[in-house]
Amino acid sequence: MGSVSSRSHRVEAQVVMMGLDSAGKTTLLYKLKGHQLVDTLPTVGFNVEPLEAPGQACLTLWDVGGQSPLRASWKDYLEGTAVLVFVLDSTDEARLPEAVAELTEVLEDPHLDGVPLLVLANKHEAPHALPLPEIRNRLGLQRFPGLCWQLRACSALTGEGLPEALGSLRRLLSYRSPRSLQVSAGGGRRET
Ligand code: G3D
Repeated sequence: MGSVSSRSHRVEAQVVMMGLDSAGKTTLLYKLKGHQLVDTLPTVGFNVEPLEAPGQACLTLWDVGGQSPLRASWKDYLEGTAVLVFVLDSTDEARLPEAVAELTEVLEDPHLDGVPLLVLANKHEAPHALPLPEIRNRLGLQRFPGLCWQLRACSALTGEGLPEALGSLRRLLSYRSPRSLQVSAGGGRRET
């Protein structure tokens, strides 16, 4: 899997998008790529998609969670990750603890030292979506000192919040060096 490289003034960055199954990763990917929405099938293994919008990023999608039979192997692909995008289903309060536990485990992986994190609270257009401040509290990301992170509400269905999410991704891509992270983020940074 490619790491950050440059080619004729273009930067290719590996962005890994993770989340529990049904969080909306595939729908998000299609929406970001401007494709027609399709009936999605469960992600089997992983998808790798070039994505132009946030600045020449190569997006890899992974399902994480206890039911993922590929749980052991996705960690092998974290090396060279420029930004981690974690997708949450804002409507699924019951599985929020599981999502937070998985995110916590991923963040403890040494390959992600100094890698910025974008959390997308997806399905935010749904009337029963959890409010963003509550999701922020339940994420408890202040437990990770030095982690550069941002939280955005979005809807892969309506596209709401996606321009802002892409803006965040673009900014986080510029924080991908651990050294610049420490200097710029000063022990944690968040944006809503
Ligand atoms: P995954 O790739 O993370 O496993 P999918 O998730 O993209 O397959 O989406 C799982 C289900 O959530 C799909 O519904 C999809 O339409 C729905 N979904 C994705 N994003 C949104 C969103 O922003 N809002 C709402 N309301 N639903 C969304 P089905 O019914 O096909 O299982």
